[in-house]
Amino acid sequence: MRRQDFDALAERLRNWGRWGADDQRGTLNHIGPETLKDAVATVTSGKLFNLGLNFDRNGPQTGAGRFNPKLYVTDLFTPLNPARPNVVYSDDVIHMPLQAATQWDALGHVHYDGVLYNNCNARETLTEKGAAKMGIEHLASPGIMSRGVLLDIARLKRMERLAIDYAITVDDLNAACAAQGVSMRKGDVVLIRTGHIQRFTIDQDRQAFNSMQPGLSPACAEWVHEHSLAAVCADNVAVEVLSAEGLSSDMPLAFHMLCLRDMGCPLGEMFNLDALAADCAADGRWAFLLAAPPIAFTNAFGSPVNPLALK
Ligand code: UVW
Repeated sequence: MRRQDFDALAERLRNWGRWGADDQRGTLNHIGPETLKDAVATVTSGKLFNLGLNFDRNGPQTGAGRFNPKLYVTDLFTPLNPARPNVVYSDDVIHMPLQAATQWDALGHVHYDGVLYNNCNARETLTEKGAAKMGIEHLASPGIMSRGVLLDIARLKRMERLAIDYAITVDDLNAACAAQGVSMRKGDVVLIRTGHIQRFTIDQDRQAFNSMQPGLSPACAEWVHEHSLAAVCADNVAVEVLSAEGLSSDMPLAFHMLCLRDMGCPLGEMFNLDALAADCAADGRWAFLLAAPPIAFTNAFGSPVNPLALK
């Protein structure tokens, strides 16, 4: 994307000041009591779906930069009282990047031109101690719960997985809404299924999973803005399309920049949507209660999450 086109788009959807000069929750402010009551009203069958990957040494990371979680047991069969050696506990420690598997990006995760969401000066805010503002703890309290709507773009295109270079368009999003008979409401969290996660969950090809991949085109940020959505999640690594061309353009990761930095819209990555999508296709209901609270790691740029969808 050329810088002048990007700037014009960013200008149109920038939310700075919309929820106050000190706001650090961005579009999560769209979620109000009515949204939550609406979300609860989608629950009719009691079917529960886990959308998270496991956190372990066999995770999706290749080891280049980010690595897979390592679990160390620090107490094993430790007696609570030496006089009662048969009454014991076990404890553990985990060493992992917060971005290791299914995760939320905090608003401070990316920025450009030295400024974060809500006109926050990056040099004054980001240090080796983390994000003094726009850290994940602000998305964790209250946590992320809303009406979730799954848009199955792979199914729309009659594919199990989109091609690795496919950039999802606004027309695709509207076509998926029409095909699925669902419309977006203020405060919804949209979950985009590309099928890309199967390159990890089925093929076990971590290299392919972390390389070029299908996802949302930058123009989709405006669709998110127009529908007043609270957050965007997907079953790929970056939510957006990753192509060599995009990464070498004037604004690499343009969708990230527009969402996190200009709109204040959190991004959820590596959500496993396959089982939920199959159920939605079977019963024709694509909206559900989504509970996906980040962990309140103070000043952190992201958080693992174990998202749940209840239908
Ligand atoms: C980057 O790769 C910078 O971010 P993410 O993990 O959010 O895709």
